[in-house]
Amino acid sequence: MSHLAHVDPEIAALVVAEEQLQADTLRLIPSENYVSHAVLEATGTVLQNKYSEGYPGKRYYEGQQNIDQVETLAIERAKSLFAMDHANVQPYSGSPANLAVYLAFLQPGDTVMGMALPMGGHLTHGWGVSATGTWFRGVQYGVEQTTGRIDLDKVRDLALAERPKVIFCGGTAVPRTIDFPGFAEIAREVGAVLVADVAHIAGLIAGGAHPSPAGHADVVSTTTHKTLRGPRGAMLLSTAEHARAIDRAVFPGLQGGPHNHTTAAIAVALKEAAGPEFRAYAHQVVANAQALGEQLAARGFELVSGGTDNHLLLIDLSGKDVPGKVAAKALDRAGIVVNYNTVPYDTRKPFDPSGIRIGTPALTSRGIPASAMTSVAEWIDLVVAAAKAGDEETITKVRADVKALMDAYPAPGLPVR
Ligand code: DSN
Repeated sequence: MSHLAHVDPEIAALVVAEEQLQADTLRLIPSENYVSHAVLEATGTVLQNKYSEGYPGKRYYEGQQNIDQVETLAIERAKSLFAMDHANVQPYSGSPANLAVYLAFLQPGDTVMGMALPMGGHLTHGWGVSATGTWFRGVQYGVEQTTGRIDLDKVRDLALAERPKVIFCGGTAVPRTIDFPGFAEIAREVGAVLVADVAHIAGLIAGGAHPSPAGHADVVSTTTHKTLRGPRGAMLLSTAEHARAIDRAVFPGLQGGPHNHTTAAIAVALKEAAGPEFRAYAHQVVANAQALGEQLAARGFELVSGGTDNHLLLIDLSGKDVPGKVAAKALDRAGIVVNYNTVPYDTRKPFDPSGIRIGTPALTSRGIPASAMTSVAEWIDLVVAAAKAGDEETITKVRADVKALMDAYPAPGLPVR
């Protein structure tokens, strides 16, 4: 980064500080990860200098000799990895990808069905404060209060009553396996397009650690930077039947020029995700989350749905008498980075909710094994108790222990200092 340091030392110093922060902290936000050096290198290339509105072979700008090949590689790798007929690798991120789905299949005012945000769904699945819930008519399903799980019979009843044109399954705080065949049956019955938003679990699907939506969903929407370990970006995959509608919605419907440096990095990440090491990684992410869940439950933490099938744990801290935000901020001071989160049927507000959401993708990328989850759970327990007691000394001690574990398992993609 010698050029950056010379031209803009303030930004260069902040980048170095962020590298250090990512090296020293236990990053448990389930939607975050560490990318490889190769992915990082691809994002910082001259591909970003090029405009290429259109698709390979059908562009509105000349000079696409290399860009067409980059995008074609990304498309072919995406199709192969996720076993779908068609892939569009241009969406800038998850929300624009989902918005393209609306443009492809709905008219303003049409009905869309998705999981409610406080139940674990995403803003773009028709939730009220999002454009998707104001320009379209969002109807929402949730999870059962007693089990923390979706009751598909209730989803079916809602779909039959509301007749949505599009049904989203998947979300941002869903610790359990998504029943793609079950959702597909409901979508077929009401004539809806089924969209599987697999942003959180794309890497698990690629690595065989979660069932695939292929053969069930009409459209698969995913970001590329979560469990998939790619750059910040997104993809829409679909059956052949919907390929044209998806492509037209992304460009020219919603976006301009694709971010070619991101497309290249997506291609690299997809190549990495097709390898045997990634398969082991995906399974280890789940093993680590389950081990962490068991250790936390043993310490009296209430896990929504009782545990996890994937990379994510949603913890209701009501029983510990510590608000999620207070816990999250204390954990941050201890070098454990999480996000505060609503839990289903939360009585508190989203900006000051009852829970925290944690996950194991990033720590697993560092090679941290399941045996270390005992310490991780112990630290979380100590810090949550310390947050309640105002015990900063314990928080400082935990921070030192966290740093020692991080030093023992260096993160991929970061400079070695
Ligand atoms: N913000 C992402 C997450 O953290 O899950 C979803 O959009």
